[in-house]
Amino acid sequence: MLSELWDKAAKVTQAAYESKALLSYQASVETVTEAGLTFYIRTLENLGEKQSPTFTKTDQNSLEASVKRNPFLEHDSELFVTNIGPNHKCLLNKYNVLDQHLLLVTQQFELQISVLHQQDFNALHECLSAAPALAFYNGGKTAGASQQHKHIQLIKAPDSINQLVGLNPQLEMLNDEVPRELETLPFKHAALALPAGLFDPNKSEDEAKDAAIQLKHLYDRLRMTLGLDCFTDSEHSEQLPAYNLLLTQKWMLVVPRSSESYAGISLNALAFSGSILVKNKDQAEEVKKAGISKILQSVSL
Ligand code: B4P
Repeated sequence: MLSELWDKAAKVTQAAYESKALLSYQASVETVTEAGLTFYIRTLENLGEKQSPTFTKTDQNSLEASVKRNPFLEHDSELFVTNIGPNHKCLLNKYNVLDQHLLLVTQQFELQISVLHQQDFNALHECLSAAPALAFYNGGKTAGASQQHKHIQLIKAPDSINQLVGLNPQLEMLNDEVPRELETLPFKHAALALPAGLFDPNKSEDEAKDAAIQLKHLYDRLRMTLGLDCFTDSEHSEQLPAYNLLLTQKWMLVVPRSSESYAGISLNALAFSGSILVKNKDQAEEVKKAGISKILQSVSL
């Protein structure tokens, strides 16, 4: 099953394109270099033609309303790729901008603002062992999440991962499992290198289980470094302050968030990989004028 994940995703994608269950957005890409850092600005081209709930965000604050219109609990069957372990399923991202973009969703409703549990890391480890990919998590509305049902996202890496993750060269400089703030990255974060071989697809079942435990342990270590502790409020039993998690087979990065957007431009986890999505050319110019480093810094403190 492991090796088949992305092949299966490609087949489901083809069928979903044909049936129009998948509504991809076209975006032009511009590469911007700032102080030796590579960023990609993606400008949407066909936004005017489509009316997706993704770009017409409504009030997400009501949990009851969110559960009612939850697109992941009773998912569109044409977007279903496969189940992952006993607790998760993989769906195509219905409104993808980048190719080969999957959502790893919990079978039962769980809040996106709750901490990631061991079973989430078991499923994530399985997916990341299938092929190199960028995995990311928008922990809460302030971190860019619009859906409240727990979902980790995965984008398959192209042959050169730097084409997807502009900041990969800086993150690949990490060389141990000690949480660090890299001087080269312009935003608040903690990051570490993942142990070599952690995602070896030839691991036995027990070895894979141990690797997933190690992965969660390293996530907890990064969280603790940044003081991202679980707390409870009157409505929910357990939640975390807003943060983004990003990881490849080589490194893991956690960014604490102070705000969701800069001048009306939403920034999710992908922004901290070096990719900024804007709705039109005016926004692209605004981003370049302000400076991407400054923008990322302003939403991460
Ligand atoms: P969330 O964690 O809730 O939020 P998000 O990724 O930031 O996407 P959001 O929905 O807020 O839209 P945004 O304008 O930021 O993820 C929810 C995911 O579920 C989204 O990927 C959404 O497309 C998907 N979804 C919604 N309804 C669905 C359904 N019925 N079935 C299956 N999937 C469903 O971003 C819009 C699009 O641009 C998203 O695809 C996002 O991944 C992509 N994007 C955002 N920033 C990007 C960047 N910097 N570079 C490239 N692509 C980017």
